Order: sequence, then structure tokens, then C-alpha cells
Amino acid sequence: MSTPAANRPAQVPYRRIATEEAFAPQEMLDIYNKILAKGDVDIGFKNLMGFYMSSPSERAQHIMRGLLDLDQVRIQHMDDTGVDVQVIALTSPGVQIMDKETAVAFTPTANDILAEAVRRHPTRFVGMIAVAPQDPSAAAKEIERGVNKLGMNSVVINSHTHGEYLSDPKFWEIFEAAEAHDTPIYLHPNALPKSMIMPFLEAGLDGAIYGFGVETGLHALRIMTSGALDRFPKLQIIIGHMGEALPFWAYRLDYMHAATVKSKRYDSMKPIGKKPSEYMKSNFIITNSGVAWEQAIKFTQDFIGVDRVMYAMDYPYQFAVEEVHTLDAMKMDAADKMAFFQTNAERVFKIPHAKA
Ligand code: 1DF
Ligand code: MN
Repeated sequence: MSTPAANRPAQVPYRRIATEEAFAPQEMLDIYNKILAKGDVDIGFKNLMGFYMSSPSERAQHIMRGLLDLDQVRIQHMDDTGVDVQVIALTSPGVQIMDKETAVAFTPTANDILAEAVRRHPTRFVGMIAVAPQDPSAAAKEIERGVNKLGMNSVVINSHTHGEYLSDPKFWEIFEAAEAHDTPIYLHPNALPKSMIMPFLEAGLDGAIYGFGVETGLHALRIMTSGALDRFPKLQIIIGHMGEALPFWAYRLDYMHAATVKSKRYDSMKPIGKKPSEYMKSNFIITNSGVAWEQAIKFTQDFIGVDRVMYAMDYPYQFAVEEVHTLDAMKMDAADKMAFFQTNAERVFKIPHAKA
């Protein structure tokens, strides 16, 4: 897992800003250990963080070491892979696996820990605000505190919260606050809820390999079809993993959404202002986390616009220097490549512009 200096990516004319990078403070792992020790622990959580926190495998050990560090280990790994800036979020499921009381109490602590790290390494780290959707009012207040007191300009939500989706208007105070403070929401994957995990888990397909994308894509779609983006037209939602495959689905989504609305088949699928593909172009920003694949990146740029596709590594889960080489080598207009690696992230996260 270590990178020989000879393999380091070359100096390039752009800064590489990685936008879906994760951390986990020990204080959160202590809470996780208490949850895991209880009788009826969520099966997806047990199979995800329960695994990484206890497995002796090289992958798990590397991940835990990277997650816990907000200083020299992380910066060394960034230097080894040519990553200039990490945009860092509390790792999935963050506080969303906790009960409401614990989540609301711990969220500001998690954000303060990250803000401290950003203060120690202001040119290398940018922080995302974690929130507890279990209490939408508290989440809205934490967004305000994150922006005004901690200097953070984006929010992370790890998909569903105990099987509930942000398409439910009870969560829309969070959207209201995010729109008002101009903070994009990174809709990051979570372990599958127990209502859908079994057919995936049986085959080992519940995690980042496939289940994450299915569930997070579903979540993004539910937000679109709920009409939330008509209510909050300026809201920006970031989704990773090449848009959780939604760009590739767009034609079929548009066709079947229109046909289903017209047939009045579902109360939950009412007429809304735009087609799914139009919301993708106006309200979504996509990162290539986990997908170092030129064709997929170009397809997505062509579909939603070069100003809406950004670079991400997904450290420490996908720590792969070869992928940086691959992305540097993409045959792409220099300005578009700069947008991908640097300037889109500077705009979206309000990172001061700097030369490479
Ligand atoms: C994994 C992948 C875990 C991603 C993650 O957080 C994560 C994994 C717990 O491989 O188990 O963020 N990912 O985004 O691809
Ligand atoms: Mn991730």
C-alpha cells in the first residue's frame, strides 16, 4: 500500500483537489464499539464498519490507519499520490447509525475535530459539515454553525438514516438551510438498510462494489421525483462514483418517469417541474470517486457539463496512485482537465484559488 517516491505523479499545471475523502475520529469509533456490542446491531453497519474495525486484513488495517489520522500519515499519502488538497468528510455512516440523542450530541464534536485539523493544515485540508438528519432542526443549526463558526462550505449526508430518505418532507429543513447557506450536500453512500440488504449481502454485493451505488442512486432519484428540487431550486447535491450510474440511466428515467406520471399509477409520483435528466443538469454535481475511467468521465462531462464533474480519490478506501496517473493522462482539453481536478472544486467548496 505504500508508494515508492519514483512512482509519484508528476507536477501538473493544475492542483489535484480530491473531493470525497474520509476520516473517523477515535471518539466516533468508541461510540461505534458500543453500538456493535449491543444485541440487535444493524446488519449493514456490522458488515461494514464492524468489519473494518476488527479485520486483521491488510486492507482493513490500511483503512483504519488512514481514517484515524488527520496529520502526518494522511499528508504523506497525499504527497505520495500527488493530491494537493483533500475535501474531508466524516466517514460513512457517520452519526447516522446512532440514536437521535447520541447523534445530536456528537455531531458538533466531530465537526470541531475536523475544523481543528483544517486549522493545522489550512492549505491541504478542507472540511465538510456532518449533520444528524435524525433531528432536522439541529442539523439545520449545525449547517449554520459550520458555515459561520467553522468556515466550512459543504455538508455530508451518508444516504439513508435508519432506512429513511431525504425525499420525506420532514427532512426538508435541512434542504432549506443548505440552500440558504449555499452549501452543497454530498450525498454519500451508506450500508444498505435492512429492508433491502439481504439479496445483496448473500452474494457479497452489498458494499462499494454495487449495493452502495444502487441505494445512493435510489436516494438521489427519490429526491428528484419527490419535487424537493422544485421547492429548493438552488440546492446542489454532489454524488460520487460517477453519479452512482444515474447519467447512464437518464434516458430511461426520463421516458418512464413521464409515462408513469401520465398514467397516474402512484400517488408518490406526481407531476414535477423538470425531467430527471434536467435536475441532474441543474442540481447535481458528480465526482469520479472509485471510477478512474476516461470514457465514463467524458460521457458524464458531455451529459451534465464540464463544470459539474469533479475529481475524487475516496481515500483511504481507494488509495491507488495508478489511478492518478491514469487521470492525468486522459486525452482531454487542458481547460476541461483543470476544471475536473481543480477549478470546479474551488467553486463548489469555496476554496481560494491557487496556482499548482
Ligand atoms: C467503502 C467505500 C467504504 C466507500 C466507505 O465508507 C466508502 C468500502 C465506509 O470499500 O467499504 O466511503 N466509497 O465511497 O466507495
Ligand atoms: Mn466514499
